[in-house]
Amino acid sequence: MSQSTILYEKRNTTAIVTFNRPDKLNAFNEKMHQALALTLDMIDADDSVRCLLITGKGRGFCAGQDLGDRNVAPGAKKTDLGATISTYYNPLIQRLHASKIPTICAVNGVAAGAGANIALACDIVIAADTAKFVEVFSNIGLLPDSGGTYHLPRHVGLARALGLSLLATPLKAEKAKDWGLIWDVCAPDDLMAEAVKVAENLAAKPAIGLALNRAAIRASFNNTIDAQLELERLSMQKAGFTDDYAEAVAAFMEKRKPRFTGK
Ligand code: T3D
Repeated sequence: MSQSTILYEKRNTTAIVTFNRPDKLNAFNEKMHQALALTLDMIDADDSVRCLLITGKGRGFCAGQDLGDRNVAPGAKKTDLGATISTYYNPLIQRLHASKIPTICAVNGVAAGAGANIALACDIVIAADTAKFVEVFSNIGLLPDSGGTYHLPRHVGLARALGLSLLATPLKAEKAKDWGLIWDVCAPDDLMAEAVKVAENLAAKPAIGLALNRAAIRASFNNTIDAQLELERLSMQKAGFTDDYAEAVAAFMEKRKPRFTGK
């Protein structure tokens, strides 16, 4: 797949997906959406993959929709953006949320439009200190999609979410971290090593426990305290029945390293 708009590499148990249209700052066209969906299907089907890591090739992470694909010539038939959203962007965000394995985004450069919001849909976002997040939508008469209106207020609060989305002001990586939008920032040359280290750390942990953990944290935004306590009870019950829990406790008591099986 080396000439593809999406590059795929499996490094140990980590699946590394790289957006690969660097001359367009990895903006999405239809071909790239389709290649990404196929790659994610392949990853889903591979039970040995324990973590998904997404990044971009070149100086940008992703500039959202390729605007060159939109025919806006006078008199041209208007594009139904709702259709691309339902065909491509929404299913992508939904599958990132529903992923069985943890998702990491290594933001190597500018993340704009849907590109920013795809990053924010991942569990752990690490950015190069040269990267920036731009909710560019208001500049072209649109509004944040790909979960932007969902994640922004939850991550940074209403005032900052409205500022970012209405003003489209670029937010530098360091400030994004200070605001709680992302997990961490590092030097560009260290980005992939840092992201892979986090991925390998996650990949080595009990897989079912991690899946229950991320699902419960994500569900909390829509739950009452009572519903969330019940979800915690049910999830703890499931986690407590796993072999990995028994192994972890045994290893702790025997002062040895655990040998997890993902069961
Ligand atoms: O349409 C639907 O299906 C609905 C879904 C929409 C989802 C969306 O994402 S809507 C938002 C679309 N994205 C944008 O509006 C971003 C447009 N780009 C920018 O605002 C800026 O390029 C950036 C802030 C991202 C980066 O600025 P800068 O100064 O670092 O780079 P640049 O010089 O503007 O861009 C470099 C090249 O990438 C340039 O090409 P060139 O001149 O070197 O040949 C530029 O045209 C190209 N590029 C950047 N973004 C896009 C793009 N080409 C096509 N589509 C883009 N989105």
